[in-house]
Amino acid sequence: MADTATGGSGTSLEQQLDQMLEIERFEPSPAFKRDALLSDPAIYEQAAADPQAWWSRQAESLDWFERWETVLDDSDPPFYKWFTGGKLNVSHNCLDRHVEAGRGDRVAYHWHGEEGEVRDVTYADLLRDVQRFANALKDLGVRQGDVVGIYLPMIPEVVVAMLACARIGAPHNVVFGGFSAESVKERMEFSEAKVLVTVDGARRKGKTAPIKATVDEHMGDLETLKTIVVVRHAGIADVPMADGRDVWYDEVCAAAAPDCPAEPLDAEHPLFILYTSGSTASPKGILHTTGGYLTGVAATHRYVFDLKPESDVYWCAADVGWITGHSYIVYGPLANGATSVMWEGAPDYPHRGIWWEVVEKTRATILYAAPTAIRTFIKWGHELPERHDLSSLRLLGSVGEPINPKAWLWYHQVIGGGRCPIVDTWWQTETGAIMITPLPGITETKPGSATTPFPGIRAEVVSEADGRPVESGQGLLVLTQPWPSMLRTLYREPERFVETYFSRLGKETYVVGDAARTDRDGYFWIIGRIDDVVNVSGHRLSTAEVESAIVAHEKVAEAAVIGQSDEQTGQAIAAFVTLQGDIEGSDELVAEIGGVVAERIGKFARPKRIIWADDLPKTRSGKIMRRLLRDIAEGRALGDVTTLRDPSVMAALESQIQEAQ
Ligand code: 6R9
Repeated sequence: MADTATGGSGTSLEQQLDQMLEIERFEPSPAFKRDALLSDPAIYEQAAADPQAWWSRQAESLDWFERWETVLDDSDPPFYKWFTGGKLNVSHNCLDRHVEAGRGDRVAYHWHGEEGEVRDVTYADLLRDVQRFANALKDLGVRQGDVVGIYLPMIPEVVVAMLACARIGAPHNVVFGGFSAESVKERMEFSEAKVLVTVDGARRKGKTAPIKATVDEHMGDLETLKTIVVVRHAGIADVPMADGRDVWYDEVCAAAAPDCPAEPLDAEHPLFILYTSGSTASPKGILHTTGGYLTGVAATHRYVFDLKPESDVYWCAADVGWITGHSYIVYGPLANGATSVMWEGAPDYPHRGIWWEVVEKTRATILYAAPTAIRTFIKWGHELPERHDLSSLRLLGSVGEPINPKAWLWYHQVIGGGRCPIVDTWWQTETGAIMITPLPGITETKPGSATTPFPGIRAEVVSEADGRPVESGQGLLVLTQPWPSMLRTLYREPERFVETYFSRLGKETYVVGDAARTDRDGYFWIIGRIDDVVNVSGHRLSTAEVESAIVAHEKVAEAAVIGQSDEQTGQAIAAFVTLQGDIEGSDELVAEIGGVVAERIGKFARPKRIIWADDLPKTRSGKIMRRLLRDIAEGRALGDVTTLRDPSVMAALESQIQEAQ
């Protein structure tokens, strides 16, 4: 979608959007409204009138060892600070205070394993395990400020590891389990992680991947990494353990002292780094801190999901390795004392109805999922969910990419039985918490729109040319006032932080990187990325990152990667590849290139389509025109080709595409 904000092939999209703006609206039912935590629209004006007072009220729902002196320090934009002078601890807020209030027996996670195992982990269990592991980390030499890498599948230990880090003030750097070991190494290197917590093996659809052995192949020469802690999970027999470097999780925990008081940390103490794709090949280390982040995720989790911690069973079906997992599987739900479902596996193992079986078994009341999953379920047919009792559900959420109205309506009808409000939540790794979203007891929803900014958030759609608000039509989505859970910087790259987000329209306007439009009711309609970020099944990838993996293949001369519209995954990776000399494209080469990408980034980044190209369309200054490549890949009439250095390249490409079909 990268060029849509600047013109490109806009007309059909415009028409489509206009139609969408006219269709159905859904009001919260009177029953939902009656019981909702928030049902008075005046909350929006109140928060807008004094955002700092609103956010302080949210921060007050946390436990602070010392209250803050200043709500917002905006003396050096865009380096904002929140709740300065305040001291707190995230793990204390997520665990101790619930246990101290007599809620230790409450289940924090109903964990469901791939092979049908069920493990209930209470708040008291978590507190016990977190203290032991926090002490174990200290015994391993981890000090406040040291980075700890985490590369774990969806098992309760991932939560324990994150909270143990938070307890002692060691920022964690979680890497999604779908990333390759090489990506893990890169992220450990960039962040100079001292310890990496990983697993013997990960289970996926009945198979077991030897994670520790694979990690070893890549991690050897990292001097900064002193220790690898290995969680036993998949029962792998011959796990290689290096003397003096590798230790077993259960053994270090058993040897550690049981009590580890939560460290009082500054509100601005770094909580975690999470690498995410940007416009260039090197991922950005998004840095989040303690007080503001927890305030943002706790407030949004409570109000967006209308959470009643005593009775709700909440299921966020993301992976902990993405920001959605950090904020809405771990920190938001635990801060609010929620009971969550944690699902280890894939949506189609052991069978395609497993999600609905889990909803039925756990009596889940809230489900938060990605549109790509919903579209997959649509393809598998409504009969599967209909075989299960989904009557416990009362609220549905969507995140990660725009949800098309058809999928929205299916989700509403088939999964929600027509009675559950849907919250389509727009936000990013950078924003830390949900930014644009309905409030389910207040907002009238329109399928396909994330509706309006959360109270205390100010968003606008502005023109790229002069930064003025766009009355009709699309423009750049921007956030025009700081918020507590915003990223503080890019780890060790403050200039890149300013350049990426705050250079286009000044230091007080956060440029999101998405195009959007607003309708006459002031509702936001997110269109998609305007940079070179591709969103495959809600996973962010940079075209440059995939290109640099492809050109690592010795037979490849050049590659250009685009995101091509895809019914299932939203966007899919298509790669135009120019080979060295007179090497001919072949099926083997397709497989080899896919293999290199899987090895360097992860399987989910593998191109869905490779198109052999003798040459790539470039401007006179040598820039690849991806807009034209998208046109050609999606079979559209070509846009303006006059700026091309050699317009004949396009004709050649068109004929190459036809041959291939
Ligand atoms: C939370 C998350 C962020 C990008 C974002 C946008 C897209 C996320 C969306 C959505 C339309 C929604 N996005 N939620 N687009 N409607 N409800 O996904 O973070 O991985 O950093 O991706 O995802 O393009 O800019 P992240």
